[in-house]
Amino acid sequence: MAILGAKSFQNYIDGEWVDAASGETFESTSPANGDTIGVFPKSAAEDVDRAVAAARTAYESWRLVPAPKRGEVLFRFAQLLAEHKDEVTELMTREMGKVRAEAAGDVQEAIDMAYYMGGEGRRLFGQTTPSELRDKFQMSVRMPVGVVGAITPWNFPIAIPSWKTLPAIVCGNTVVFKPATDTPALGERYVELFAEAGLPRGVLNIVHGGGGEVGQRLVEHPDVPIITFTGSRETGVAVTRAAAENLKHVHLELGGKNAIIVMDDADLDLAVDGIVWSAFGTSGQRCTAASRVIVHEAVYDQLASLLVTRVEQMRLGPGWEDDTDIGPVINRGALEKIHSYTEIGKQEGAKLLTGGEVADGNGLEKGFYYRPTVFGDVESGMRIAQEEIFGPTTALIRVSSLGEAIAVSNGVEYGLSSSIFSRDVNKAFRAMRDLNTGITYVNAGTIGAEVHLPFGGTKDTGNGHREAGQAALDVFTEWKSIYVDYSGKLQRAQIDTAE
Ligand code: UN1
Repeated sequence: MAILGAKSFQNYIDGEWVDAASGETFESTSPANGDTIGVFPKSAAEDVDRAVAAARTAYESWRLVPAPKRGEVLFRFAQLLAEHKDEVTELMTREMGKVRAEAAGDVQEAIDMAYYMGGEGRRLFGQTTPSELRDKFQMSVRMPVGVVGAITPWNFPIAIPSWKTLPAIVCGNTVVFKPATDTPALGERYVELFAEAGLPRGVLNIVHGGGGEVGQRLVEHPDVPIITFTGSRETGVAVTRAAAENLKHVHLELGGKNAIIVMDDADLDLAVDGIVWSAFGTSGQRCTAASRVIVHEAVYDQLASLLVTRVEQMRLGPGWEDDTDIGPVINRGALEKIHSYTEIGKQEGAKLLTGGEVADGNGLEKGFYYRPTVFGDVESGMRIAQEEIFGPTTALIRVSSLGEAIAVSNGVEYGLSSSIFSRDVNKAFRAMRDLNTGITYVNAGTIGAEVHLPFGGTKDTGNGHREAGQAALDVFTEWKSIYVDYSGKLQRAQIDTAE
């Protein structure tokens, strides 16, 4: 059913904009005020199958396009995205809700990734190495894997699609992309601009719709040898199970329960800056958000009071308003989940220092706004200190030594990001060695990853892969080792000896 006045969008399959075969649609609305952003095809298995078939056909020619030429399309895309940065930023403040500076940062991350991965077109380095035999040459080269199924979340609606599609495409793969149903307009705009940059038909396809239909079919489709997914731990496990049937490659980026350690010798004002940015940036809806702050007892009271004062000055509102510090959370379900953790924290005996309620007044009731929330006196075993809340809530935990701080930081099922504020280089190096996470920051919060370093985590944050940086190439390629014997005779490795 079309919504009167709302713009209708389509899937992009084989270079054509098309409706879902069923003709069904769903609506995307703004978490900031409920406005309709657009109407999108509610696709199903049939639509995925068409997109996979198109990507499969395109793969046979795209893999043969010289990688530097593939990279040039990424450079043009980077330029186009930069030209359209303001427009995409504004759309993000409306559809996803993050504040303007952060939305611009999200788009910039994709621009950076496009330049970085475009450059990979002229590298994609393999190795050459001497043979143990005479007159024999050997090398390793990267091969594309095939059709990539990319399933992305709403919290970085431009950056995360870029982390997946750009390395995939420069390596010679083709892609079927399913954006989150909360941010389809941004997914659509991403594909539109990438197509405009000169991608041949079928190389990048977008299929809108739910995880249960579109995602599930992608994961099960026999012609999709690799799935890259960012989202919850629970869905990550389901993706892995479904993909196991066909022994697919699975790249997962899942949750976090990241902690900032504040030692007794830290610059406390700097630490508070880092905590506010990491715990409440993107309304806490980052995998890398600091949802725990582990504080040395000697500075605990002072830090708690500085933090609460700062948090109480934060202004909630729509992301497009210049004086907004915190935008809405993504939807009603998220708002309810976040609030349920406030209740859990209180029941567990943690002390609510500030926030802890849904915000209203001044039109905020039209959207999904939650007051930035700080719990004090949190024990590391409490659920609010163990489970990912994905909202503007952080938990202060008191410790008496660096060793205890590190043990508490490590004492969760996830291992994405960690941080330590200390002026003591010895403590910083111990933390760098002993914090069991994929990312560690010293004298900075838990967020702020740059595109040319590996991004990902240990333990239940993923399954051993990394995106971004050189590491992303390992996800989207297969290694091939090639041996060329030019001796003119049979030489058996490990048996014949070359003198
Ligand atoms: C995420 O939350 O999944 O370091 C990605 C950061 C951002 C990316 C976060 N550059 O917080």
